[in-house]
Amino acid sequence: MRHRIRLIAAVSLLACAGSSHAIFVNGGFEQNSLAGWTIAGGFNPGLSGTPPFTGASVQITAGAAGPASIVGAGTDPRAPGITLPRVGQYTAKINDESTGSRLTTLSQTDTVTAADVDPSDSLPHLRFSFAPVLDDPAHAPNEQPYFYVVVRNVVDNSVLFEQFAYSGQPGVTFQQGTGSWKYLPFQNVDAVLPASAVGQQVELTVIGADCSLSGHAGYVYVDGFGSAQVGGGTGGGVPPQAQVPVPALDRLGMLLMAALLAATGLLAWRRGG
Ligand SMILES: [Ca+2]
Repeated sequence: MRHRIRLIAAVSLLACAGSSHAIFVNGGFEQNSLAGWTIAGGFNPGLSGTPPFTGASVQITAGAAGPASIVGAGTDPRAPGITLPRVGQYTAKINDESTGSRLTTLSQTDTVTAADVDPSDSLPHLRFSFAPVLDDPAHAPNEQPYFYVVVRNVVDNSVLFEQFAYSGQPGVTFQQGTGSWKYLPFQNVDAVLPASAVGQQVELTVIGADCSLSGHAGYVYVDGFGSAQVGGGTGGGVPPQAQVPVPALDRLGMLLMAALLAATGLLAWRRGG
């Protein structure tokens, strides 16, 4: 009996380890605020270069921080397939449906700790869920509304994980919203970091951007930032996807790994360079 109690205690400790000191302050926005996060941005002058775009294509014209808010229960009139919140009671909305070439960034820097190591594979994980809602005016690709998510290692600025898509991007299975709006249902991300990431600082940044010509908007919902599995919610979230292991020979030590996507893996993931 005593042995059994001890075992239960050990299991409880493990469970706590995965969530009590997990990475990112207010990662689920359950403080009903953006506390712990930095909101910045400015204006979108258009992406540089030609597709495929990456973080290196992002340009930001200095200006006041773009809009960001916390949303509770409800539906999005432009994206009827998204039910909010994704998990818990609150979800963050980065940028909004107003136009004006606005661009919003959400960011937070934190240290990966042993509490972020998943017992299933003994590697640290970064997990979250996102759902972009972007108007599609069919401008040139570099002028379209877009979203971007990146996790960088602060020490050397290497990209551990990134994902980019502009509205209507070929190969991304956007769903049709109302009018010319397009969206993706919530996508769960599970980025597996190498064991060496423990003790290192990482910076996570999310961008939601209007079109660069000023007449069309775009935003992205995000929730569940942390190392624990993103829980089920009412927001049409998808089950956790399979994990992609870190390549043993990843030269730049690019911690990254990858991603998984919803049922059909809707997006093309890019390794940072
Ligand atoms: Ca939440």
